[in-house]
Amino acid sequence: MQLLIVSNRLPISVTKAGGKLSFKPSPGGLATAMSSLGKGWNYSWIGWPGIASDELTAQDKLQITQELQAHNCYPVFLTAKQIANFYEGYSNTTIWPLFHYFQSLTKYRSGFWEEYQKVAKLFRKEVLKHATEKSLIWVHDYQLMTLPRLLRDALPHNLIGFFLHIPFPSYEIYRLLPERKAVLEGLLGADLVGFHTYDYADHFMSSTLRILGRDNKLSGVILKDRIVRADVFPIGIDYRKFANAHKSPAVKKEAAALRNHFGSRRIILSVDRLDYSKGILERLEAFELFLENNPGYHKKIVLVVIAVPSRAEVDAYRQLRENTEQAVSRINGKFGSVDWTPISYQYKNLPFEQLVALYGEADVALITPLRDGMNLVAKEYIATKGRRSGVLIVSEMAGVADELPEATRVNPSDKVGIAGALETALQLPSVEQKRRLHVMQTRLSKYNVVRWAEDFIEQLSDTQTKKTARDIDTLTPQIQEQLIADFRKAKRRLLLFDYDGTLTNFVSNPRPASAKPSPALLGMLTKLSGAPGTKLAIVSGRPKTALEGWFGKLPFSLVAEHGGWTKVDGAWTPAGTAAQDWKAGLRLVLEQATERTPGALIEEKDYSLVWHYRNVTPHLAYVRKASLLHDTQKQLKNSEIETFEGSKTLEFKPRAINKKTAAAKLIGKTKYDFILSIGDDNTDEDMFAALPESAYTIRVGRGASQARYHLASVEQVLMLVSELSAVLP
Ligand code: GDG
Repeated sequence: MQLLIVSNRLPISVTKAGGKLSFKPSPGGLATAMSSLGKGWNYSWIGWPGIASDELTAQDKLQITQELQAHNCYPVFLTAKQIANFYEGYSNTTIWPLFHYFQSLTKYRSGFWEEYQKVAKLFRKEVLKHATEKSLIWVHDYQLMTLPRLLRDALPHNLIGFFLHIPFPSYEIYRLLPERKAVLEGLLGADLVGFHTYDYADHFMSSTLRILGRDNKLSGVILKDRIVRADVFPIGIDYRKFANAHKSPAVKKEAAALRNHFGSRRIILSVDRLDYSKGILERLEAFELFLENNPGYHKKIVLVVIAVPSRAEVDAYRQLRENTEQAVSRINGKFGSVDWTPISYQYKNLPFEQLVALYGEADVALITPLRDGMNLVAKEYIATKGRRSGVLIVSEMAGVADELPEATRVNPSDKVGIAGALETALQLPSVEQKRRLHVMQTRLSKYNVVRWAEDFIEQLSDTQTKKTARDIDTLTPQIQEQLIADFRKAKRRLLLFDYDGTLTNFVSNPRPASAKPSPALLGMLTKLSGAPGTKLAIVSGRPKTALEGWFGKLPFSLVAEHGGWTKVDGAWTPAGTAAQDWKAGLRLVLEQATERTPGALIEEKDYSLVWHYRNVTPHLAYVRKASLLHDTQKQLKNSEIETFEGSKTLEFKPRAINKKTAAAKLIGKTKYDFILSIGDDNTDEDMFAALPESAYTIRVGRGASQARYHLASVEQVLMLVSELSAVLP
């Protein structure tokens, strides 16, 4: 299977100096992870090569394209302006700080957002050049959150996955984003959205519910025509690469050099991109506190800080570098002596051999981000340790903490706690250190980066099976053609249409005036019902006054209140004289709920009571509905009254009154050779159940159904109705 990986950066970066191009592996978690996937994968990678196109001649671009192609990489060229607004702007000055809970550093500029959308279109263009019908597309990270939707529109049948490498924040933070709707809609273009932890997946689902009003169940967000799965895939590392590193002569040489340099001093290691989310300043202050509290450790330890240059063009990062270097100088000045520098600080990207030599030699890894999607450094440290001892102190706010309960977990803002954890770590017996490491190593060696990628791809492919089933259910153009042909040649036709959600879209106000049928619809229905041998009925849950007002003068049948009233040949007849005594008690419960629920309203019909919550904030509606169901079920136990969940409604009505009985009555003894029935909610399932197997039954939208086919929207139903009426003379 062809896999198209799409990420902001390609795994290879291009630089230009003295007119000459050079190519080298890109830094960063994602590139490190994906580059370990192995040669067995038939994948192509689409992304930005890391250099502004303004610096490139046409010849340069050609050379870049050719060189990258040899590695299955395809560049999306971006101008300096696009990089400033899309990458440094929206991605790194709006999304990154906000999603890491740094509200005060978050900047909102409409220019950033505009460029973010434009760049997504450039990515789409490149993806479309490479995608075949069978391509599986895997989009990565926060720079490309609107891309899945753009791709979905262009490639409705491809499998599209999205993985977010950073935290998805809680609703209270996410709701601050001005473009919160468009970003969620963008992500929902995917079939599968992956996160590092359950919390992030949960936050995403809670935001889709509260902001878009999209229900979710069993780790899936329910859309009209499909379900988007949200699931958890904690990214792993290339375990063997780190576990075997100590065998390499180059690493041995680096390790010896380190030992030589630091002598018997115990090494505490801190490695991160220089990013405010990593908590470097707070860590330095905690170390300062440790030195203050523990003079006995002076000259016996050293904190090695590797700060990898990152996003140096963004103001907040420039400022952070200054502050970090000041803090390092201050602490070294305060505690250092001629023969001891407490903090060894390097602002650089180390070669791999030096990095793993440090992992191997460090007695303690102090990794305390204020927020971190996962944090691979923590995993790499564990893997590199092999049989040697070492203690990992890790922040509770990093995704990795969920997977490593054996590590010492700290609150990254709690300097006293971190200083205390350091003290304990330095005294922890070596046997205990090794025991803990071993448990963590076993876990990490299994769910490594290849398993992670395979797992994601497997889960994504799994949606293929469900999709195929969905395609069979869809009323395809071919089946529609057959349906029309059958309709045309039939002698006795029965057409049963639900109204709201089927022939017309839901409106926010359920009162009749706002859901009025259009003249075009009335025209089509009249024409259809006038055809010889044709019986047409609107089978609705609406009260008879509403149906009479809209359709009263037209020559077809009407069913109101799900079968409570039926109008055939111009006269309304009730289903029976149903008892009304159940209403009073229930009305009271509904009234109490409505008073506490802004936007909710009660509708009373002859046979039923309906609680409408379409205009209620989705989360509140969710909570209230659950408690109403609980309260009313107690009251209605052993009664003849049943509860129906409609579209944003809870309806209470006598069990005996339903669309099944109504449909059966309409069919009567007549033998129809063509039956078409269309509906969109659970009450229509009763209608489908009353019909013979040969009937064309269609459910609008997704969801389990007895119908034979699905149509995605009211618009598609109207098109079908219009085509049917067009074949009549
Ligand atoms: C994002 C999320 C998530 C670091 N210094 C050097 C160096 N590195 C390598 C490490 C590691 C990678 O860079 C850093 O990965 P992290 O996971 O720690 O952090 P981010 O870059 O912020 O990554 C993060 C990740 O995506 C994956 O989903 O875990 O939460 O923020 O692999 O080894 N490599 C070399 N020299 C260095 O000095 N060679």
